[in-house]
Amino acid sequence: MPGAVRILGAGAMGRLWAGYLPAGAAAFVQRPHTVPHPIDYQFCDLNGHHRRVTVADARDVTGTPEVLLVMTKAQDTQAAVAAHLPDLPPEVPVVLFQNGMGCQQAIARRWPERPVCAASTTEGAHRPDDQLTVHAGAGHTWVGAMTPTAHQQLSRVIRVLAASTRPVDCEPQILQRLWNKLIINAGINPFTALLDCPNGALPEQDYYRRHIDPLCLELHWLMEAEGLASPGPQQMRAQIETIARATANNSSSMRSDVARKRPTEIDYINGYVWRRGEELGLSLPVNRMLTEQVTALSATC
Ligand code: KPL
Repeated sequence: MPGAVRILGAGAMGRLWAGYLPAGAAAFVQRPHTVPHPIDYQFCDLNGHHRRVTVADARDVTGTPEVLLVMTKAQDTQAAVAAHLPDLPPEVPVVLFQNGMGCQQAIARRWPERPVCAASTTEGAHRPDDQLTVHAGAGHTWVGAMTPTAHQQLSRVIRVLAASTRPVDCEPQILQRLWNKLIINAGINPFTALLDCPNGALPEQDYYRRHIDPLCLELHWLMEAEGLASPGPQQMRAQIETIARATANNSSSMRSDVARKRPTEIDYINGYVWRRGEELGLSLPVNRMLTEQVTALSATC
């Protein structure tokens, strides 16, 4: 059905999935009170081939969607979902693709009857300009249930996403999977934003070297308090540095947000760790310090 995959958020990730789904399958959910219009862009795939993609406005398509993919920034997600859910039949699964942690749980708590899933992806995409979306790194996507009714809808979600030909799997331990990504983002993103350096420069920076071991220890304590399997602080640091080197020329999403004077996702990365620690009676001062410093940095730019 045309427009069966509704996508909330027409940033790099939304455009990446719309670019790979079969022609006409995706439709972008746009802001209310705007004139409905299709979104048109150049898409550059992993082989460097360019093609033009045109994605309909969801208001211009009829029929019940199969799934809603939510690809907004973490801090915009609750409001965006709340605005769109009244238009979405209750059985349609909602798949959350946000970085970090906290908004997935908040949405599952707020709409416990809805089929809410969380996705963790290692696909890399960026938009060098408004007209161009580049698939910069081949990755994999895992999807898991966040609410009881989501379990019955998982195979449908996987089938819809797999039509993109990108690798997608069902993940019974989605929280563990989200945590594995949170460790990487908590160890790379705030430091690259504060030090204004690309990912690959991080392991040699004094400030990073001073704080990374205590940071990993705090992440380890919180994972244990949550009853999750921690890889241990040393292994966390090794994973962070492996990814920093593998993405050496990347500007992390947080560094880019600061450079473009946009709000960062710090509250859903180190801020989530610090505040969740407080709820569980743990003091996690390095996560708190990084949260406060990145918040101050984005307030001044
Ligand atoms: O996910 C990322 C981000 O920038 O948000 C990493 C893995 C750090 C790559 O840049």
